[in-house]
Amino acid sequence: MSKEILAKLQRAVEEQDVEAAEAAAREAVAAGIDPFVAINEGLSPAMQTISDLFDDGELYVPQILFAAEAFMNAMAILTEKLSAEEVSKTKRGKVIVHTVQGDIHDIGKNIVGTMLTANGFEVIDLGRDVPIDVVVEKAKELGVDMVTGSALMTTTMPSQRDIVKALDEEGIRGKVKCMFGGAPVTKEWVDQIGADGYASNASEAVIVAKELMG
Ligand code: B12
Repeated sequence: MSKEILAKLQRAVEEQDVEAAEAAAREAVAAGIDPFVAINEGLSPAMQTISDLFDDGELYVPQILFAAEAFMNAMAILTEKLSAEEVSKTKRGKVIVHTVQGDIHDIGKNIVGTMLTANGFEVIDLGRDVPIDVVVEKAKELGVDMVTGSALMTTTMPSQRDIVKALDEEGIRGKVKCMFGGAPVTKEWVDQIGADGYASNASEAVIVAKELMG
């Protein structure tokens, strides 16, 4: 039964069918399926298929946008109840998530943010295409323990390096851990720019974040 619903979720996103994705998400909630199982085993594989088809030239931008909308709306329904439950949990640390300056790709960032929330982190989502000075200001103002940043383009990866530098210049780098990711980002890059953590997917991001928070 739950396998069937997960398959429906996956199919709806792959077929860029927003209404079907919302309906499948409601069905998953009603059936009591763990939202993270639904995200990891239903939604994420679908988005991978969409990415691959786009890379192969079989899908175009409008189709990608519908797939993204189906994904986001389904995720919002799946996690609606969860956020309320999570508020009362003891927090593991305060974390900024965002997509770096110049970059509007936010699907991966949203998954990472959701997974961190689910695992007891207090997540502050600054959105996408966020200027470096805003990230640093917010980190200071809110006294966060960690800044994370998603970059989906080789051209926007340098913002991750600039965030590390700017935190350093503000004198708060010692108090704020930096974890970065996104499809073109590698462990080597993250090491090279002097950040603390890298993960290639959202589940791994949770493990790394827990390690960094000690
Ligand atoms: C969907 C998509 C779009 C959508 C974005 C919708 C949205 N709301 O995000 C739209 C159509 C708007 C779009 C626009 C553009 N796109 Co686009 N897009 C994609 C596509 C097909 C999929 C990305 C995606 O969502 N993947 C699914 C998610 C789940 O995966 P993910 O983001 O990698 O996230 C996972 C991990 O990386 C990791 N992770 C992600 N973030 C973080 C953060 C941390 C801290 C950690 C630890 C881990 C982590 O965990 C996530 C979950 O497992 C990729 C192709 C690809 N192969 O990546 C191109 C791609 C990224 N786009 C590309 C381009 C060029 C563009 C445009 C410039 C196109 C244009 N000419 O207008 C614009 C960007 C404008 C801008 N300023 O940003 C290129 C980038 C090339 C490059 N320079 O490197 C790609 C690679 C396509 C290609 N092969 O050419 N795009």
